[in-house]
Amino acid sequence: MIELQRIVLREIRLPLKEPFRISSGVVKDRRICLLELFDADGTVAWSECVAGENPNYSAETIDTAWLAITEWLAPRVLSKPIAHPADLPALFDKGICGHNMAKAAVEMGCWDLAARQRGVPLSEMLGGSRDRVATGISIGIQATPDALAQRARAAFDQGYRKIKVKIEPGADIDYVRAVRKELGPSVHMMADANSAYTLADAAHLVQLDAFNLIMIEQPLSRDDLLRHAELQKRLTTPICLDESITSVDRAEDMIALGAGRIINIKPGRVGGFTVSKGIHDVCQRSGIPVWCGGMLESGVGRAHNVALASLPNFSLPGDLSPSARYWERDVVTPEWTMDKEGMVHVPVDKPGIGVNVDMDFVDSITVRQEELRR
Ligand code: OSB
Ligand code: MG
Repeated sequence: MIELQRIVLREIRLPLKEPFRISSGVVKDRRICLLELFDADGTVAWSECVAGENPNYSAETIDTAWLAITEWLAPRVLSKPIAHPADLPALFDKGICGHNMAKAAVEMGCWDLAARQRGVPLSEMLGGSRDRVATGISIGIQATPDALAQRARAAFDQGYRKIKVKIEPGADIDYVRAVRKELGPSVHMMADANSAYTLADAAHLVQLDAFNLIMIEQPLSRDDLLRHAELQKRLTTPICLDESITSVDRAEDMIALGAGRIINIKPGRVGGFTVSKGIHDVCQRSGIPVWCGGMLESGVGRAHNVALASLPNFSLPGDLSPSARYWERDVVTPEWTMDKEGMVHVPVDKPGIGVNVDMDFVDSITVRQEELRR
C-alpha cells in the first residue's frame, strides 16, 4: 500500500559534455526535473521526468510537466492510498488528457517506492528476467560524414552493441554510407530521423535500404501511422516507431496497419511502466521486438530504464549509455558503467532503483524546488 505524504520536485541543471543535435532541435544543458517521494511508512523513492526544455520531441516541456504534476497529478496521489502503482494510469487519465511524461514521473516514482517497500529490485517488481542489458549509443548529427564515422568507430571500439545515428534531410545517405563503410557490413546500425521526412521523400529514403540497417526510427510525423504503413511497403529496412507510440492502443494500431515492425519504448513517452509493460506484452504476442529508448536521462532516469530493459521482449540493445557518455559527474552513486561487451549491469541485489542519489551534488545544482504535501 502506498500512502504518499509528500513529493519534493527539483529542477537541476546538468551540462552535457557536448551539445546533442537531432533533426528537431539541439540540447546543450539539460534542465531535469527530479521527484523525491515520501511514503507514510518512511520509504523514500526517486524518479525523473524526461520532458525537455523545448516542445520539439513532444508537446510537453519541463515547465508544462511541473505544472501538471503540481496542479493535477500530485493532488490525486497525495489524497488517497494506492494499492498498486499499476492502478495509477486509470487514476491519472480520467479527465486529464496527455501529459504522459508528467504522469510517468509520478507513476515510476511509485513503482520504485513499491519495490522498496517489498525489498525487491525494481527490475524484479516489473517482471524483468535479465541481470545485464545490451547497450547501444545514439550519436547526434555531426558536421560531416567523416566526423560521424569517427564517432561511430570510437563508440563501437568502446563496446556499444548498436550504433544509432541521427539523420535529417541533407545529413542522411552520405552520412550513413560513411558509417557503414567505417564499421564494416556486420555491425548493428540504425538511423533515427525524429520525424524529419514526409511520404514525398519515400524514393529518397529507399536509398537507405542499401546499408543493411537493422531499422530506421520515426522517419515521418508522429500522427502519420497510415503514411508510415505506406512507406514500410516501399522499404525493406524495418521501420521502428518512437514518437508515434504513446499508448497500448497505438502500438496495436501500428501492428494492425503494418506501420512499423519494431517499437522503441520510452516509459516517459507512454505515461510510465504500466503502459510500457502493456506495449511490451502486446508486441511479444505479435512477434514485434522492442528496445528501450533514452531521453538524455540522468542516473535516476537511467535506473528506471535499465530496470525496464531487463524484461524478456527487450531483445535489441537500448539507448542506455553509461553516465560518462553525457555527464562529467552524474547525480547517482555508483555511476552507471558499461562493460567491455557493451552491457550495463542491472542492480539485481538492491531494492528499488538500486543506486543512491548524491544529495550534496543534487543540492548544488538545484535551481528550483517545490514541496507538495498531503
Ligand atoms: O529520438 O530517441 C530519440 C534524445 C532526445 C530526444 C529524442 C531522442 C533522443 C536520443 C537519445 O536518441 C538517446 C539517449 O538518451 O542516449
Ligand atoms: Mg527516437
